[in-house]
Amino acid sequence: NPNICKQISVLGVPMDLGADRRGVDMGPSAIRCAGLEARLEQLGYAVQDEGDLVVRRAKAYSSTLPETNMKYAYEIVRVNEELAEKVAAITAAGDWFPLILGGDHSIAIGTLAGVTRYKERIGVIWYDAHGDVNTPDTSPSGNIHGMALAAALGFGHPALTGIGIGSGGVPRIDPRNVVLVGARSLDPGERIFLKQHGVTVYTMHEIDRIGISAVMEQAVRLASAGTEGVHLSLDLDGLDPEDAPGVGTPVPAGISLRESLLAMEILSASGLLTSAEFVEVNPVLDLRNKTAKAAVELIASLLGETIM
Ligand code: HAR
Ligand code: MN
Ligand code: MN
Ligand code: MN
Repeated sequence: NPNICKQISVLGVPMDLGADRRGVDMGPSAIRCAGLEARLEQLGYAVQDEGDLVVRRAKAYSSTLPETNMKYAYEIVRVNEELAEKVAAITAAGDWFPLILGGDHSIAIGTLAGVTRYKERIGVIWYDAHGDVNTPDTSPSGNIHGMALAAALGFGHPALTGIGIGSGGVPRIDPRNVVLVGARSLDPGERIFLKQHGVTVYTMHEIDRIGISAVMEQAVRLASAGTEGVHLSLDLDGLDPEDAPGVGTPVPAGISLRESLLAMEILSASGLLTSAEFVEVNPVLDLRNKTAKAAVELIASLLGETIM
C-alpha cells in the first residue's frame, strides 16, 4: 500500500445548502451505512470517525448574500470556516489522512483551505460532470456548489475566497495543478474561466479517445508537478447515472464505476494522495444505497485495496 498515512480521519459534512436541494445532507450517513469504516479497517487502517459538523437550516429568502445571487451564503461560509479549521487540525501532525464525506460540493472550499494550511502547494483532481468554476457573475443558478473550485482558486466573491485563509490570504493552489476529469456539463462562463486560467480538462471525449488509464496518468502528472501532493475531490455525478443514480444533478454518458475504480487505483499507486473528499451523494434519489456503496468501493480502491 503506497499511501503514507496508516491512520484515517473521517469527517462528515451534512451540507445541502450549496445545492439548494434536500437529501445530499444525508450523504455522510449513507456512506457510513454502506460499510466504510469496516472496509478501511480491513485494509489495515486505524480509523477515527470525527462525526459530522453541524449545519443549521437556513431560510432562503433571508440568507442570500445582498447584491449577489449566492444562496445560503452565510451558513455555507460559517460551516466551511469550521471545516477548514477541522481539516487543518487533522493534517497538522502529518500522520492522519483526512477523508471528508459530503454533503454538496460547496464543502470543497473548506476542505481545500484546511488541506493547504500546512502545505506550500498542492494539486487537485476534480472528478465531476461539472466544472464548479462559476463566480456569482457567471452562475446560472446562484448555487454555491457550482462556484466551489473557482473560490478555492481565489476567484469569486470575497466571502468565499477568504474562507480559511482570511481576506489577505493567497490560495495555495495553482490552476495549472488543477485537472478536471469527466466534465460534460460546463456553462459558457466556465469554459472561458478554465481556458483563461490554464486548468486542464479531460472531458468524456478524451476519456473515450485515450481511455481512463492514460487520462489519470496524465492527470496525476499535471496535478503533482511542483506540488507536495494531490487532493482528490470526487463528485459522484462524475460517474454515469446508471452506476450512481443518487445524485442531485445527474448528467448522462458519464464515467462507469469500472473505469472509476481503475482511476482510483492509478491515483493510489502514485503514492501522492494527501487527502480526499466524496460529495453529492443524495440517498433520497438513490436506489437501495447504490451510490453510497459505489462511493465505498471507490474509497477502498483509492486507499490501496486490490483484488489479489
Ligand atoms: N453549473 C451549474 C451551476 O453552476 C450546475 C452545477 C452544479 N452541479 C453540481 N456540481 N453538482 O458539480 O449551477
Ligand atoms: Mn472501529
Ligand atoms: Mn461538483
Ligand atoms: Mn457535479
